[in-house]
Formats: sequence, structure tokens, C-alpha cells
Amino acid sequence: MTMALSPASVRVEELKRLLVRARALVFDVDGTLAETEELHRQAFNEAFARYGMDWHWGRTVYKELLLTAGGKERIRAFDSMRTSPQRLVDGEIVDLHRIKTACFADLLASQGCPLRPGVTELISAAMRRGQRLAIATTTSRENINALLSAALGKGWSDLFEVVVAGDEVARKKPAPDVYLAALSGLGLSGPECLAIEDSANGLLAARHADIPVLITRSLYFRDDDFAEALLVVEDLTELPEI
Ligand code: XBP
Ligand code: MG
Repeated sequence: MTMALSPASVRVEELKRLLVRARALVFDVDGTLAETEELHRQAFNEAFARYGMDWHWGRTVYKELLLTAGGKERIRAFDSMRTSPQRLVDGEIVDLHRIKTACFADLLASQGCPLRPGVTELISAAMRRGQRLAIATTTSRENINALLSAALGKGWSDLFEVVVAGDEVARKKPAPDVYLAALSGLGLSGPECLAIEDSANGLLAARHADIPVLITRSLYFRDDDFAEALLVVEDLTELPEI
């Protein structure tokens, strides 16, 4: 008599199947491909200083603010929480975020930000299996290019057939927009793919696009609720044997 597989075992078997047979792997960027959020936080603080503001985001505040996807939206969310009646206007938020993006590129150039363990191995294995690769992220195309040019070389975009950045869709994660755009670009359905994510917002976004999700825990989101994921690993070196 075969034992009924527990939901967890079923999920691991489904993940192992998708690691080999998914038509495409769709990667999140921040926290998944690389631990970038500390550099983002430093870039925000550098931009505040350059803009002549006395704002400073420590790790605790930044962890709270990360519930808001998108740098411009995060600035607006923090501004709205302040007691001062003075609010930034949209043009100021755009300017401030543009400075932040430049600071992020400078920090990447000076400090570097390696890909997380197991990322290049998974990408190489997927390519050997003929699986297609895509990116679905909240961050900007500029940040993706700065990070992946340094980590994978100038030809990084040859590896990813479809790249969808946060400002290219109407709604950021946890809305499914970036994942729906990636599926449309790939011409695939959600269940044919596997998403790799690090946050609850990212998990919700991919699940709302009917894409199964592998979670790799990251610095700021490690205690998020990942109940809807197929599997949660510390990093991509911990994938089950397939
Ligand atoms: C993470 C985000 C981004 C970054 C900051 O994106 O929410 O907002 O924190 O980058 P993901 P920007 O995990 O979906 O890759 O300032 O360019 O938004
Ligand atoms: Mg992320």
C-alpha cells in the first residue's frame, strides 16, 4: 500500500520535476540573484544626504519600508509617515530616486555585489537542459544592468530571453504584473514555469500569475510567510537532488 504523500513531499517532488522540466525559470533580482538590499539602503541614505535632507534609514526602518515595493513608492510611504506637514512633490521624488539609482551604481562599482551561492550553477544547469530564462523584478532596468553586467559580464542580457522591470508595468509586486508580462513575453503559461523569489511580496506576485515558486531566504525577508511556496531553501546550493 503506497503511503499518501504529505503536501510537503508532494511539493518537493513537484519542485524537482519543474527544476528539470519547467519550460522557463523566472528570476526575481533583489534578494534572489544577489543580496542587494543593503546597497539599496546605503544608496537611499547617500541620496538623502546629497539632496540636503536629514533622513536616514537604519536597518529596522528599512525592513519595515521594504513592505512597499519600489524605491519611489518607498520614499513616498516614508514621507507620508512623517509628522511634518511638508510633503515631497512627485517631481522631487523622481529626482531623489534618480540620484539614489546613481548612488546604487556607484556603490556596486566600489563595493561590488556578488551573485548569491548557487545562482550561476542553476542558470548553467537550466541552460544545459534547454530551459529558457527570464527576469521579473520591481527594481529598474538600470539597476538590473549595473548588477548583472558586473556579475555576469556585458553579455548578461543574452542569457535572459525576457526581462521585465518594475517601472514597465502598471502595478509593482505583490501585484502579478511583472510576472504576467514575463509569461506573455515567453508565450508560456504559469504552470509551465518556475519562479525563484525571496520575499512574501514576490511569492504573492508569482502565485497570482499561477507560477509555482521556489523561495531562497534573504537577509530582510527571512521570516516572511512562505506557505504557498513549493520549497524554501537558505540558498540555491540547497536544492534537492534531481
Ligand atoms: C526589490 C524592490 C526594489 C528595490 C529597490 O525588488 O522592491 O524596490 O528594493 O530598487 P525585487 P528600486 O525583489 O522585486 O527585485 O529603488 O529601483 O525600486
Ligand atoms: Mg526580491
